[in-house]
Amino acid sequence: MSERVFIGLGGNQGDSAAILRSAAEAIAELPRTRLVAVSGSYRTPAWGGVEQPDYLNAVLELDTALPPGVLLHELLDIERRHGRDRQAEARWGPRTLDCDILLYGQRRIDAEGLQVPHPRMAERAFVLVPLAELAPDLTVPGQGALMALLAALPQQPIERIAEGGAHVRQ
Ligand code: A4P
Ligand code: MG
Repeated sequence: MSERVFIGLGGNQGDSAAILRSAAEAIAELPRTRLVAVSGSYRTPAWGGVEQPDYLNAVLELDTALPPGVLLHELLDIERRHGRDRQAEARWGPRTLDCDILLYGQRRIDAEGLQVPHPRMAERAFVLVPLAELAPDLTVPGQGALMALLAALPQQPIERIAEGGAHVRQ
């Protein structure tokens, strides 16, 4: 059985637009997975108190039959292939590519190395805004309606700089 999954993409080192596009293509190629939609891309100031360049963020919608742990493993591999080096970076510091599992159907997962829904997503305009673009009617398990979370968010600067689109796999 496949599940409706949302992935958050972000990066602020290198050509982030090209890296996010390439990451979406790599995710579309994963086995037992269909890339359903890509949100617009958003320029967002860095969250987390580390002085660093603005990020480019986007959200992908997938249908996948990959179990959550396998999907995470594939995403970490895609990060590495896009120049991510965890040894050399600080928490919340600059990176070429971050791929987070935001939602996996309506499941709640609290395992070592994987928490879903992503624990900090409700505080982040750079997650909620592109997610609402793709799926305004979503409920975030344990946290409530996406639109209510968005309404409760303190104002954060976020600028939509490119279109997304429905994705049709060839
Ligand atoms: N992990 C646990 N749950 C998940 C999940 N749902 N999805 C584990 C993905 N990974 C998950 O990740 C560390 C470990 O988290 C992974 O190995 C996985 O086992 P990481 O990406 O190396 O950690 P991190 O990024 O240094 O810390 P953290 O807290 O995950 O960072 P975030 O939350 O991803 O934040 N500002 C803007 N504007 N835009 C951004 O995209 N991103 C970050 C990173 C900071 N500030 C930002 C942005
Ligand atoms: Mg991450």
